Order: sequence, then structure tokens, then C-alpha cells
Amino acid sequence: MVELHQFRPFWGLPNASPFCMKVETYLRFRHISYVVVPSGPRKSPTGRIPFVVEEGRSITDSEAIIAHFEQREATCLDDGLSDADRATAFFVREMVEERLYWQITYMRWGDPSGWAVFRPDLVKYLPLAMRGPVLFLLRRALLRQMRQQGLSPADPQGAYARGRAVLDALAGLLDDKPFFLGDAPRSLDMSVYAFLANILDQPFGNPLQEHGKSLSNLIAYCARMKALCWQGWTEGHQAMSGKRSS
Ligand SMILES: N[C@@H](CCC(=O)N[C@@H](CS)C(=O)NCC(=O)O)C(=O)O
Repeated sequence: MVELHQFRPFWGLPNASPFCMKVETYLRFRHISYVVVPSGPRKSPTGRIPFVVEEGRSITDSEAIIAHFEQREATCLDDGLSDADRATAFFVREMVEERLYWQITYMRWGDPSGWAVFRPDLVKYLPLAMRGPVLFLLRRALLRQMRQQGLSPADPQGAYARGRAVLDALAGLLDDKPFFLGDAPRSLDMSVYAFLANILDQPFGNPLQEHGKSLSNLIAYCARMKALCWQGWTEGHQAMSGKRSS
């Protein structure tokens, strides 16, 4: 059985880490059996989650994890893509995973209105040892990193403008296609969906979420991916029995 080491569900989201949700979306899409092991970055060999453990071997990094399982499939998700499509997928994934990662971090930890609603629930979710000075220091480090990205707590509108530009570009690229590179989901969709869901499905709104909800093709796309990969999921869920063990 594949062990998926990641955060527990939070705020009704399968995972508040888009990287964890990306891998779990993939495993579910592929019907690969897995069990969730609640974890955190400090337990990971690289200091980052998610990671999977299979037969005693750890695999880290969401892209490497997907590549690891894809090599066993008779047909890979990205088979048949042109060189241009592969290049598009590369650039889109890089932009989403870099820029939207910081937007998601900002809307919870950086935007003062977001922090006001995130903090109380985060405190309940965290182990006791993480709740006091550790949380203060963690937020201080994140705020410093966000400022380096041009995301200041003093200027939510300016910060969210950077995220709105990515959402607009994604809506333009998707256009009226069912998935980002055509009629079928590709590995890119596992990533883009997880990041969009973290913005659109979190319970407390903000200007970025409002903007996302105005982009009807992105909303329909998320509904399509959710129906494909997350139907029947509930917050108490810890594992999935797929069609086969990988
Ligand atoms: N490139 C990694 C990024 C994973 C990542 O950044 N995970 C975050 C959680 S969303 C993390 O573990 N952060 C802990 C830290 O940076 O200290 C992947 O694709 O898996």
C-alpha cells in the first residue's frame, strides 16, 4: 500500500497544501490505492510535504511522485502531447506553483483580514507545541518571504492583483476547452486544479476568490475535475481503495 504523508484535511478542503492536494488528486484520478499518513514538513526527508512511502522507499516532490507512478502506467497522462503542449504545460505549472502558491499563502497568513479568520482555526488544528512562539516565528518568516515576492500585508489590493493576473491568464488559456490541454486531463490539470480549488473552495472569501468566482470557465473546469477525482470525498476520509494496488 502506498502511504501518502501530508497534512490532515482543513477547512473542508481535502488539503490546505496545494502540493499535497495535487498528488492526492492524481492518485485518485489514477485509482491508485493509498493510505493517508498525517504528517508535516519536519517529518519529511526534504523538509517539505507531500512525500510518499512505498515498500520502505520515500519519494519526495509532487512532480517526482507523479512521474514515479506514471512510469508504471500502460499509457501516460501526457502521451501524445506535442512539444509545444509540453512546453506550455511546463511554463503554466511553474507559474501556478510559484505565483499561486504565494497567493494562497498570502490570503491566509499575509492579508490581515485573512489572518484574522485563519489564525483561530489554525491554532485549533496545530499540535500544542506549534501554537505559541513557534507559530509567531513561522508567520514572521512567511511574511518576510512574502515581502520578497512583493506581497505586503499593508497592500492587499496590490498583492491580489498579481494573483488576478494569473487567474485571468488561466481562464484565457483554458478558453472553452474541457481541460487545459484539450479534451482529456493531463498531468498539468492535477496541479492547476489543486491550486484553484485551494483559492476557490476555502470557506472565507477574499478579493482573489471573488475574482476567480467571476471566471465561469474556471469554475466549470473545477467542477469537472472535482467530479472526476473527488466525488464522494468527505473530511473524515483517510484512505482510498482504488481499482488496484500500485
Ligand atoms: N516542490 C515541492 C514543494 C512542496 C512544498 O512547498 N510543500 C510545502 C507545503 S505546501 C512545505 O512543505 N513547506 C514547508 C517549508 O517550506 O518549510 C513539491 O512539488 O512537492
